[in-house]
Amino acid sequence: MKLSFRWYGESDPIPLSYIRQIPGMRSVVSAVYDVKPGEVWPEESLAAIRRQAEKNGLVFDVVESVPVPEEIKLGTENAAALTEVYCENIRRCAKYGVKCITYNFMPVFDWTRTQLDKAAPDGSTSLVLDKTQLAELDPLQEDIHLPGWDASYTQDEVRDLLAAYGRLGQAGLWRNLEAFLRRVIPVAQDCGVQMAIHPDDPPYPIFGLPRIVTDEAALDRLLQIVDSPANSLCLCTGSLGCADFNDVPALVRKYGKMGRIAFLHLRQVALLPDGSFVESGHQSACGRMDMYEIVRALTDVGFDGYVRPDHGRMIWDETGKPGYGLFDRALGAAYISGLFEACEKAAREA
Ligand SMILES: [Mn+2]
Repeated sequence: MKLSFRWYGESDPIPLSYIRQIPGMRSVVSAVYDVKPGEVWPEESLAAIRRQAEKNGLVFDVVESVPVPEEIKLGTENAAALTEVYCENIRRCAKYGVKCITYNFMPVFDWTRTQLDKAAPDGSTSLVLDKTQLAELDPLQEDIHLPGWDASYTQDEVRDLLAAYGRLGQAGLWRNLEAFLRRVIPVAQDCGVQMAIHPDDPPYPIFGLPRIVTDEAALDRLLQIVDSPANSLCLCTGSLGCADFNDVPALVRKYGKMGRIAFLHLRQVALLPDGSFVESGHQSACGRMDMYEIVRALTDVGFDGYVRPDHGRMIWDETGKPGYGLFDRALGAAYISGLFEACEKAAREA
C-alpha cells in the first residue's frame, strides 16, 4: 500500500511540509488546477508539482483529477478532438512520473451534498446529503446553489446541460464512456499509467441526470470495456458506501483480487433511515462500513496500489476547504496505516 494525501497546490492552506509529517506518508495526489477542462496542461506546471513534492521528501505519482470535459461526456462533435487533448495530458503526466490518474464520468456536477458543515453532537462538522432538503430543490424551476457546485455555470447553462443529459440518458452516457475508454486506455497503457475511474457520488441519479458508475454491475461492465489493468478503479468507499445496495468490503475483495483497484479513497459514511448520509470519522464504529474487512480484503491479495484518507470532518476549530482539513484526514491516515500494519503482520504470520 502506498499512502497518499491530496494537495490542492500552492493555494492549499495545508503545506507539503505538514503533509510529510504524517507518519508513513509517501505520495502527493495533485493536479494542475489553473487550466480549464479540455486544455493541455503546461509541462512546467507538472514539473513544479514534482519539484515541490521532492523538496518535501514526497513522490508526485498520482493525479486527481484530469477532468473529462462535458462535451466528451455528451458526445458532441468536439468530443474526438477533446479526447486527443486528454491523451496528451496523460502522456505529459507520465513524463513527470505520474503512475495513476483519477477521473470521473459524472455529468455536470461532481459530488452532491446539501450541507458542508453539519454539526455532530461532539462539535465536529462534516458534509451531509439530506434527502428532505434535496427533494425540495428543482434546478429546472429555480436558481439553486448547492455547496460544491461549479459556480462557473450560469443557471441557464445548467438548465441546458440538464436537458441535454436528459436526452442522452444512461445508454447514451455509457456509449460515450465506452468511446472515451477505447481511445484513452491504450495511450495510458503505452505510457505506464493506470486510469482510475471514481464512482459517482452519490451512486444514483440526481435531478434526472444519468449516473452510471454506481454499483457492482456497472463496475463489471466498465472494466470489461477495455480489459486491461490500465482501465482500473479509484474505489471510493464513501461514494459507493452511501447507498445500502453496495456491499463495499465485498466489492473491494472482488476487484482487488482481479487487480483492478489502482487507488482507494478510504472514508466512512453513516446512513440514516431515509437514505440521507453523514460523512463521519474514518473508524468502523463511526459508520456503516467495516474498515478492517476492507483492509483485510486488500492485504489478502497483496494490494500494492495507492490509498488516501478521503474527506475528513472539521475538528479542533480548524477552518478551510470542507472535507479537506488536515487534522481529521491525518487521523484517518494514521488509522489506515494501523489497519494495514496489523493485517499485513497477521497475513505474514498465518
Ligand atoms: Mn472519493
